[in-house]
Amino acid sequence: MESCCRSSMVWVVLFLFLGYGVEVSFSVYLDPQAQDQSSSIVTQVYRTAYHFQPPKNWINDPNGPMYYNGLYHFFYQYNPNAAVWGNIHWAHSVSVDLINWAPLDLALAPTDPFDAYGVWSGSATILPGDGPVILYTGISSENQQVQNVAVPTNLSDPLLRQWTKPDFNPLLAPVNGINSTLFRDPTTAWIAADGRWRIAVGAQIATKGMALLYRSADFVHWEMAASPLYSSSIPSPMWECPDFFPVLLKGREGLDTSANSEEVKHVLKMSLYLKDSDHYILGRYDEEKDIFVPDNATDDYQKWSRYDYGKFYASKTFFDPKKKRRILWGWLNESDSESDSIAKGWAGMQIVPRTIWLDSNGKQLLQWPVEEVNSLRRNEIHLHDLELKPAALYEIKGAKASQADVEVDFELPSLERAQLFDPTWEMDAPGLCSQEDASVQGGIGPFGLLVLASENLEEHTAVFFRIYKDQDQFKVLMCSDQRRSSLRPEIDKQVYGVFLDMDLEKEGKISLRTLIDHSVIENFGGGGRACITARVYPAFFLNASSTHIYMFNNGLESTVVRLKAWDMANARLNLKVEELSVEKQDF
Ligand code: DQQ
Repeated sequence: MESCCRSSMVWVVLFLFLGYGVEVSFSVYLDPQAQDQSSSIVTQVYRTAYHFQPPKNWINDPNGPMYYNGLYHFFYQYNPNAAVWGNIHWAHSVSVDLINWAPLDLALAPTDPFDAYGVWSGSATILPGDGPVILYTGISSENQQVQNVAVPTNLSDPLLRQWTKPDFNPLLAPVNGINSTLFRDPTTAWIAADGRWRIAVGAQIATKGMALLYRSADFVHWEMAASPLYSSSIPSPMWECPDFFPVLLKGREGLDTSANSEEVKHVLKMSLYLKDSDHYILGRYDEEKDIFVPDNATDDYQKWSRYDYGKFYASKTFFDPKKKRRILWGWLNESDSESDSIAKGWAGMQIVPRTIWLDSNGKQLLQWPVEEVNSLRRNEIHLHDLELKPAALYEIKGAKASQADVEVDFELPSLERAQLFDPTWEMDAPGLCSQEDASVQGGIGPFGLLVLASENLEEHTAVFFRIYKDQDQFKVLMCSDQRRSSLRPEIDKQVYGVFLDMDLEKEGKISLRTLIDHSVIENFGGGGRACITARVYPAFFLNASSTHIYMFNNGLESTVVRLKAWDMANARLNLKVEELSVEKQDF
């Protein structure tokens, strides 16, 4: 294969200089079978520049995000001693814009009998008149998962630096047949019309994952409801980190977690233990019965929608009253090895926070990076109405390709030559992305981007779309293929894929936004209908600095492209608190 393709490189001759770009014919390097190249070297080249990361050590789940008194607070699971999971604390940072952060002292440490072996995930709730409260899972000295509360030690400290764990902890112990190792991650609380607070806690009972429901009149004494908020009726992995919140039927505005009316739907999200994927179901919250009623009662978790079809887990949202929006955080784990993490001295990071709202069709959530990230954009590049012909490979020149934001619209003048869809593909978009990868010529598509690409394209990540005709509608496949992302063999290079739920005939185009940040590629397809995030570790980063971004089209029809791209400046993640310019400046 390799030799046949190398010979065909001879016809790679067409050089068209257009604006910022260079168009050449289609490259053989789209073949995903990379020649592995061993490398045990890890360096800091994979560290990100504008994703949330502490300077060193392990991080995982986002915890207790909130906006309070002019500041965004962000807590996260953190091991202060090593770049591997263990000895879990809550670390704490504050920000005025969700992009630049000031780290504070650790907020919660495993110091008490009710959390001696770990301060695990949880959420923050702002109690009207009483300020913020944290609910979290502690691993007790008896090795049981229990739910605890912590409150600010000094509410008049605008940074909320210290947190007190009252002696009456734990609030909830694993009783009534609950497995003490499968009971964790309390949600933000919401208050219903009867004036009582509710929380959901993730659990698995017998073989079923579920969100257990608890009620309290005073936030201290909690009672388990007879029925869970929602439970899978068929076997499913444990539901970690549940999240439950309302979204408006119309519009992008976010809602306080307690809002409920005819104008809203509710979202129930669960993180599937050992599957490393976050799934959500849309439905209604029936306050009288105190249960979640899904719109479509499918308990097959493989059919539930996902926030992100790539590397993404343990997400959590919060309501931002300042900008009236709901914001999503999610953990990005590494795809290299534990020994690489130890050598790097760090592991894990967070997505660029996303605004999340309900699509006007009421069937799916939409996500978009918070607008504040645009403040990092520099050196805008435009391409207008560029025809990307069949077999085109076009280099986007002028952007800092390892640290960029790219927005591109692929217009599709004709859909006539779309390939026929085989219904057996429906449940396996990633499999289809592997089989019909960027190197396989199609009718309409594949077209898309090759990012974090080396000089000769030997390494690259292909993010692309392919259109199929399925009876009287079109199916849009979105893929992120990591198989050529690195010549290093030890990296997890699985292929990600999803079908976009969109009316292509009506819209006539597909948009892609790609945030590139050294070892992270966050993709937003179809205006945020589907997201795919990948972690990649190109070997060429280790010895050469030159990174490229290309557009390509390997279909039989042209696509007309409009593109904007920017270099991204570094976010400041190590601000001193004096450098935060808080609107409500009182410290
Ligand atoms: N991570 C936490 C748990 C949670 C898991 C422990 C999800 O509370 O269930 O670090 O990644």
